Amino acid sequence: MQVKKYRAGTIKEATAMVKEVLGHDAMIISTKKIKGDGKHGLFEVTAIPPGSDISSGHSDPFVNVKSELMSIKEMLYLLNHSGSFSEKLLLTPGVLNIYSRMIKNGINEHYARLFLQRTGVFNGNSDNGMNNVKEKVSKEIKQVIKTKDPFKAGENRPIIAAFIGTTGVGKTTTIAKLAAQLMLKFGKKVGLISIDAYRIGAMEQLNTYANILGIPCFKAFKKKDLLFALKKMEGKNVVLIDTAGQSQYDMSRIEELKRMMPGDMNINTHLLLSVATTESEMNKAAVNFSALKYNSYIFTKTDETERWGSIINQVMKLNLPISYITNGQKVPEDIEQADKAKILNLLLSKD
Ligand SMILES: Nc1nc2c(ncn2[C@@H]2O[C@H](COP(=O)(O)OP(=O)(O)O)[C@@H](O)[C@H]2O)c(=O)[nH]1
Ligand SMILES: [Mg+2]
Repeated sequence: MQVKKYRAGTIKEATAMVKEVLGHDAMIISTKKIKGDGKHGLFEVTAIPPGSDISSGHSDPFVNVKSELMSIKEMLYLLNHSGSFSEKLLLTPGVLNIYSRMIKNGINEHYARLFLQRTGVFNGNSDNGMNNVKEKVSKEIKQVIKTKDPFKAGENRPIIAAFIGTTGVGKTTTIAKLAAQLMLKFGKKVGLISIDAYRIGAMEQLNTYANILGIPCFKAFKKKDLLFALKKMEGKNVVLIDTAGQSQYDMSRIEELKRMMPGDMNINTHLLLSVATTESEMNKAAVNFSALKYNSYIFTKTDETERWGSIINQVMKLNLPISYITNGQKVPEDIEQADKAKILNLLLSKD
């Protein structure tokens, strides 16, 4: 096998040389600093041409590093997304791969670095092999994820849950999934209420689900309708409140909703965010809906993307528990309780 070494003043330059000579699909075997102190150092990138067989019997030493190999394309992507941090990153064994997984899975660069820094891998006195770094990062991320089952306690009063979020995020579908599962799996008595302050007629969809399940469904246009509906639900274990017609940009509607469900009504509010949207859209929704004091996140449409990192980005901004994850259009099966191990696995296991 042909192993080539390229040297330059920065890793980025050395990587660009590899790309120039061996092409986009060459693989990087290692990166190291060979002399100097940062700015005036000399860096060496070792690479092999595309298509090299690295797993054949006589090249055993490479089998161990195979999982840490990176293509030039990935390396350049990474260098462009890590700025001055990149050299530190590339020179700490094992760290690079985990960092690149985090970035590729959509974790914001700033948080990815923070997690790595928190592990202490840059202090350089412990075993920083890939698996070890992965384990340490997992531990850090695990500490920031909180989960919660909002329907656990079987109280004598109904548990009232309202679902808020941008139009199309999946509120009505999620309520249908939950209503069916709470009834069929857990034997709960469930009632539905649809709040629609602007009478845009979004009630039909919820009503259809209520009819299929044979459970009551009330509509409320004003606070007094809501109080009346809640009174009718006194024998229920769970009341799920759908909200219609709120765009995250329409603050007056959000305010209207707030007047209908003031803080003293003992309603648990869940904010739905679609993982398929951009981080900034998600952020905007989270900020604008904060007038409603939600107390858990439900992340929807995880089936439409592999970039689960936005879940972490959101949790880092406002550390609320995650109650559910929805992963498809099918009612009632495409929903699951948030599970830390599963979220972590999706963030760190994929290359
Ligand atoms: N792929 C996917 N689609 C979903 C998911 N949840 C809801 N949807 C779809 O998103 C669209 C809007 O859902 P809806 O519940 O009406 O949103 P609402 O406006 O917030 O009530 C519908 O086509 C749903 O089938 C999900 O987890 N994954
Ligand atoms: Mg709806």
